Amino acid sequence: SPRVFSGIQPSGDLHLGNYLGAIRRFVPLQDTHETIYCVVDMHAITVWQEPNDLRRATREVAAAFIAAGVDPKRSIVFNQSQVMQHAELAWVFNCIARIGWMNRMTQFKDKAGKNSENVSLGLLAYPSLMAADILLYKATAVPVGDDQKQHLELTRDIAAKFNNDYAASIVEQGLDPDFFPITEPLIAGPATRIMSLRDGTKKMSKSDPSDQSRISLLDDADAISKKIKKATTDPAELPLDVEGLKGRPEADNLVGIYAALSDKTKAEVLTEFGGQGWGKFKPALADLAVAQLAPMSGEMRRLIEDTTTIDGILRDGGERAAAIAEKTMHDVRRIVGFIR
Ligand code: AQP
Repeated sequence: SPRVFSGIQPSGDLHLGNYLGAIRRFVPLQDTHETIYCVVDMHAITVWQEPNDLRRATREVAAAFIAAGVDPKRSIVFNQSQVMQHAELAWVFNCIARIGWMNRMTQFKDKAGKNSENVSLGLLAYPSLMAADILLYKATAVPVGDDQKQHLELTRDIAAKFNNDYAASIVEQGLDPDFFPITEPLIAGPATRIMSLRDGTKKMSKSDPSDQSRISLLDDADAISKKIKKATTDPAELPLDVEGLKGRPEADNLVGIYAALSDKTKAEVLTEFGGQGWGKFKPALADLAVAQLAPMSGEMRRLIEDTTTIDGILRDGGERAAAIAEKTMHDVRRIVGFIR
């Protein structure tokens, strides 16, 4: 069956955007695909991580996968650094990708800011490691939020350039000329880009300094409810149709969150709430969010404390991932001309 790969960085508190844009969508794919879900700790250290925080955040992401419904027996759940082939293939891709491609990445520009001479080399090369993550498993489908679209296009460019540069060698080794597949992003639904609760034009993000800007997956019922009720909005009531959300980023965001959490479309949400004020909508959204998220956060807390179980799951997943990854790397070494 077709293979899915997706990764989340253990680089801070997971939030509602990570959940709706990615983690929640991992679960149903287990029925239709072979699924590989990775805690990308090597990506996380592209910006400084205190080692104890990294360990805790790694377990937090694994716990979130499982609490959301990812079954570590059906899916492969592991942390990236356990499978050294990620780094090995990333190096080959560093030599395929062009510096100009990396310089055009908006995430790099955003994260580096004005200080681009003084960020880690890893931050620039980030998309090359991401391409390795996906292509090691020859995954064809990658469920991610909208912000990862440009990186996935780069993954396709790297796959195509590798297949092309090494075309003769691939044939000589008796391998499929389309050695690396062309990957499709799975970006769909009302929650591909959840915005900050403080500013409807900014992405909800782990690295936003304001804790009020995001709903953390470890927030308790009270915190979730308070943050939603305090979320920035314009004063107008909810529009009657989706057209009316244009130019109202905060309203669009909250309606989108309601839609995603209730498995409805934005239009259906507006059929129910259109014409009503925030005093009606926000408490309804808060109740919905608490009902959906509080049980998960309880389960996450329990799992995070059980480090023996979590570490065991990651180790087992790492072994299963390495078995697949090594097959690909074995071929890559032959294609490139590395003697073993
Ligand atoms: N606001 C969001 N809305 C929808 N999806 C989102 N994702 C992240 N933010 C949103 C998706 O979550 C997955 C996790 O990706 P990541 O761990 O690589 O983090 P990121 O994309 O860099 O974004 P974060 O979590 O906000 O971290 P910082 O603050 O470090 O940038 C991806 O599938 C992503 O699309």
